[in-house]
Amino acid sequence: MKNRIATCKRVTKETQIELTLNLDGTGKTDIHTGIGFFDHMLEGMARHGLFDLALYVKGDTHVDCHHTIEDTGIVLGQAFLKALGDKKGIKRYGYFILPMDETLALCAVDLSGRPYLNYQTEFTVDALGDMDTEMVREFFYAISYGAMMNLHLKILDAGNNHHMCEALFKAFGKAMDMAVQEEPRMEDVWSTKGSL
Ligand SMILES: [Mn+2]
Repeated sequence: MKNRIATCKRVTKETQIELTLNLDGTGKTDIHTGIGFFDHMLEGMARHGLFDLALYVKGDTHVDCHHTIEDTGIVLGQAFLKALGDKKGIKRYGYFILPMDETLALCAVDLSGRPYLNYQTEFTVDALGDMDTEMVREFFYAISYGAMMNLHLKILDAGNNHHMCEALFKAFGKAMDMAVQEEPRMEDVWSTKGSL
């Protein structure tokens, strides 16, 4: 397959973001968002999706974590879309059910060109480290729109909130890894419409 690497840059008064994503990587990461827990989640996502991800964010974390996490989601989503190019010869759909100790997380994706998020998770704490748990939904919503993809995330078995959150990010990485893989029997875009 061709070189599937995207570099994206986004600068606003709230955040400055530089990101390079390689869909055909080995899970190498260099991630610095200024939010330690968020870095930990993104590292798990990239590591288990076998994506190489370099990410440098300077955000207004003196306000709170909102802009930094939301804008990173937008840019990461855009990077997935850009790296995929015309989406020819990819599997398109992906899914994973990921256990993390007592918790179980489901992720299903369709790189359909139509943004949609179905998110069913209820955290019982307000924050994990320096990351507000309500920002997990905002992050994945931003990804679904940035990548123009259908994204379903659901906690099947709840438990420790750190485990739940990490299971969602890793399940997303695994599902994306499946969806972006090459399908050698499919030379064209895998859609009866002829485009994704
Ligand atoms: Mn952890």
